[in-house]
Amino acid sequence: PEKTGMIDTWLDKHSSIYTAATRHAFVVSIRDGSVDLSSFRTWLGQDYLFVRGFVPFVANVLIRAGKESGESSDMEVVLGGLASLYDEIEWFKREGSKWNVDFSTIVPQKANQEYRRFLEALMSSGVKYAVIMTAFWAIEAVYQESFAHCLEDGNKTPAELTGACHRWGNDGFKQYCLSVKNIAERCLENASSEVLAEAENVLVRVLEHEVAFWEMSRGGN
Ligand code: HMH
Repeated sequence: PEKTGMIDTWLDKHSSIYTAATRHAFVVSIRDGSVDLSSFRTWLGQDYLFVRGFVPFVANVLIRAGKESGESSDMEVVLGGLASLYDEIEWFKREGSKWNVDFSTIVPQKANQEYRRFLEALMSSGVKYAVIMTAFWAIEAVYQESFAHCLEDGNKTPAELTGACHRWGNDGFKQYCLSVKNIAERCLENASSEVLAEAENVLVRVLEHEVAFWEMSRGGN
């Protein structure tokens, strides 16, 4: 049987917050078709701002993948993720016009600001590669798990929202998340107990930030 990695062990241990992040009421409402469009518009505008802050974070991961990883293939994985953020930003702009969300007037809400501040702290040089990789995986995996759920059998996802769901719920994104997870697991295998404790803590904090981020959508606009 396959050896269970640290990440799955931690997800088991923290399963209630993991479920809260990947099966949030907002996501479930997309899947069952009851979604409030003002919530969707709020999420869209806030996530556009989030992604603009996520780009420098991924760029920082990319720099570390070139310097600190010890495995040359890490760079391609991260570079692929960074490149797809270009398309993602273009997609957000098209959705913004479609839903009449003017990004130039959107102000980041508190949960968004706090999440972005957390990402900035992870970019400081004292944070180990294994720790930032674990965070990077969790950030991507929450969206993959959430939006894939909206496409699973029996969904009533409104047709005009399936584009968003496919963006993160598609199989290529799932494979990419698995590649990032494998990198994180490889680093965690060789990590000290201090680094393991920090990575576990960062994983849980990402999940908390993701829950708070979904919660913003409740406020509508
Ligand atoms: C809040 N988390 C948030 N937004 C995103 N676009 C992603 C993760 C990407 O995975």
